[in-house]
Amino acid sequence: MTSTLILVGGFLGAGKTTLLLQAAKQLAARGLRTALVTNDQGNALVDSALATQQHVPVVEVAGGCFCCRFPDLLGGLQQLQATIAPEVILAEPVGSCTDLMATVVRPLHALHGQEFSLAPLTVMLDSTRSLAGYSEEVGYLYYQQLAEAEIIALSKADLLDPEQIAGAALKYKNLYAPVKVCPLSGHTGAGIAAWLDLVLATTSQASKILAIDYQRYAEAEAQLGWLNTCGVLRGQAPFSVQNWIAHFLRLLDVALGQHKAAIAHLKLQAVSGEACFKVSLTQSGGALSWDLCPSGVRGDCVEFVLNARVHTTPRVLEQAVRRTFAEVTPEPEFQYEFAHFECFAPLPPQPTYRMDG
Ligand SMILES: Nc1nc2c(ncn2[C@@H]2O[C@H](COP(=O)(O)OP(=O)(O)OP(=O)(O)O)[C@@H](O)[C@H]2O)c(=O)[nH]1
Ligand SMILES: [Mg+2]
Repeated sequence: MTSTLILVGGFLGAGKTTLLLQAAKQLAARGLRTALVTNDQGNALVDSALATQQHVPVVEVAGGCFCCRFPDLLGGLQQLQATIAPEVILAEPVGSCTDLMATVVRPLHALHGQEFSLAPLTVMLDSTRSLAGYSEEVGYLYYQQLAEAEIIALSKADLLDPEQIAGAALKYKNLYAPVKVCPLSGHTGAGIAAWLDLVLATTSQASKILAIDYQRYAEAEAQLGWLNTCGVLRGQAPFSVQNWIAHFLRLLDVALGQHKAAIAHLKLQAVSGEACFKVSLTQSGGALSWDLCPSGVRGDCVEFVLNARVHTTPRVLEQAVRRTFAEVTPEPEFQYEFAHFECFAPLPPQPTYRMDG
């Protein structure tokens, strides 16, 4: 069988998972079997947990980006075809990954074109994000991601007024021509059907190959601290789960701010009994963005998954997270244990294939 593969890249926190989970729902409503591939440099992913919670079939490519783990990506795609035979597969590369056209789109098309029809490469852009606090290298990576887009999905359109949307669309159309710009909102759903119509009706030209400096790209990734953890938190008495999450993230934001460590994306999923919470913070000092927040939940046991991507060293990030846990959940009222804890800076990208000819 041939599945349509829709690859959606873009910087950390731009709104990829939110869009893809909404898209999965809309595709199901169109009668199309759909699955998702998530991707990360590490393990224990909020995105995969969220997809499972929303009943979207998901496979995970962990421990490296799609380009460096191409055999794992292919294995995941083929596993989906063998098990649920999806007409459409949505795939989200790591938010610090670029050069997808040469390392993922072209190799899949050249070597597995019978199995996968490649939709135009979509890159998400959150134009509400400020790059203040990021180094030149991370800025370089950010703009390289946009430069290879065949479609720029201008995300979080609900936070912009119509003039801002029109201005941004014109700006990016000119800067990254030829490119289509699709303003959309993963929150209101506006623009998603039009974007889906476009990616389902056309295929990638696979022609926008970056002249990218891999050393700068590697430096940019190495400047990002990456932390994935999951575990269980218990209280002696029931407590407000929402308050605990909000308090934890606010204190972590402050702790990171003291080190001038710019937040790219903090995301936390917490489950207490039947209740599931998911919240993100995509900018230092920004507002918490609640994706799942049932009201009035009190519990004495919470299972959590925390993913943090921050412009700082792994040491600073790990200390900030451990200290914040200790401060927000002091013994003896609380006890917590980590079932998994990893903190690192991504290694230099070494793609399995790079087809730039
Ligand atoms: N207001 C608004 N918020 C959005 C929109 N899309 C995403 N968000 C919020 O932005 C936060 C980050 O979104 P994600 O979808 O997790 O971003 P991502 O690109 O998958 O992030 P990474 O996986 O870390 O690269 C979440 O809290 C979302 O609810 C949108 O269209 N409007
Ligand atoms: Mg995501």
